[in-house]
Amino acid sequence: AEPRKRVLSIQSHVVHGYVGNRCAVFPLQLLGYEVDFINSVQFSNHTGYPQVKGSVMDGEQLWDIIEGMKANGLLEYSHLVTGYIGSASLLQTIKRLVELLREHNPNLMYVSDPVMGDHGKLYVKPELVPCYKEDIVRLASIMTPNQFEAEQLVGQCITTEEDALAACQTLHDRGPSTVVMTSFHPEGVEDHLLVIASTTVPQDDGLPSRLRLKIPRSGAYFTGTGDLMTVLLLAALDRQPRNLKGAVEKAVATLQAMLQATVKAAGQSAFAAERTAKVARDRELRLIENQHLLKDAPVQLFAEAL
Ligand code: ATP
Ligand code: PLP
Ligand code: PXL
Repeated sequence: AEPRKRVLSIQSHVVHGYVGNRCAVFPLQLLGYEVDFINSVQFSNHTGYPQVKGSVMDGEQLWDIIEGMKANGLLEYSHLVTGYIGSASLLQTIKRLVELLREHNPNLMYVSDPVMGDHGKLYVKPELVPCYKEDIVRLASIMTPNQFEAEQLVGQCITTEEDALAACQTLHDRGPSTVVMTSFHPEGVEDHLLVIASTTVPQDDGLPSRLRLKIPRSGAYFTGTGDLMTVLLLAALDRQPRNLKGAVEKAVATLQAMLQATVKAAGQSAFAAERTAKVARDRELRLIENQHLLKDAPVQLFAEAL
């Protein structure tokens, strides 16, 4: 039988705080998914703190685990999700893993957040870029790049909405049928950010295949929001595969509600410019105490067709 709602998540683990698997596993479990997870790094905390300690998984270590699972017939998944990957060998091995998982389930949805950088800066090793661009793009079903990551994937600058849609189309032609650009900052615009989404999957009657959703920019800073957004989209699209508009609206509603609750709890630190451990800690997403929001946040921001 086809495995329904069984997700393999390969992302960062931090002992304290919420990025990577720490903001993917619990929300997905709460939404009824069986979640198996592999930690691509195990760090004390995220990299926005003054100090970080821990270790990075390489490709051989991943493959060793996969061989154990394979020997026991444990490779049946409905979804694979990947986020921050710290080494080129690990990313190459994920490529082999997707191929192997598709032998077990040809309908496997691979949701790839191609975490490379933001605001013009790369924060992974440059050798990961060609691997995302040449290999991962071909295998992904759904991709959730930010503006900078989309530029890296298509090799072109994205400054206008038209550029963003053209980039989505370039990606569709190479692989992913659904692309959600999770944060797009139009030039000269300070007060909001955009989510741009595009799909080649047929939509329910009258629903758009390409859309924009405008989000008022909070002056607060957060970490892990991109990671949470990717799994919220996975779940929302799984529930309504022919309604990209509704899925994006739902994911954004949940994330925005969580951010508002986090700002409230963080107090002054939410807006602080200094990067002390206290500030970083105060700003961690408050997933546990606000778990009700993960299940049911009211949609307040609506997308427009493009
Ligand atoms: P990734 O790097 O994982 O691909 P990303 O860079 O797009 O993702 P973020 O910039 O954190 O990740 O944005 C993801 C989502 O988080 C946005 O779509 C938005 O809903 C929310 N978000 C993040 N920061 C803010 C902010 N300052 N104000 C309002 N919403 C925000
Ligand atoms: N900053 C650094 C230094 C990172 O390593 C990462 C992700 O790996 C991020 C920011 C991304 O955070 P987000 O997913 O919230 O955009
Ligand atoms: O949210 C992305 C992320 C993932 N993994 C690690 C990080 C961050 C952001 O800071 O430090 C280890």
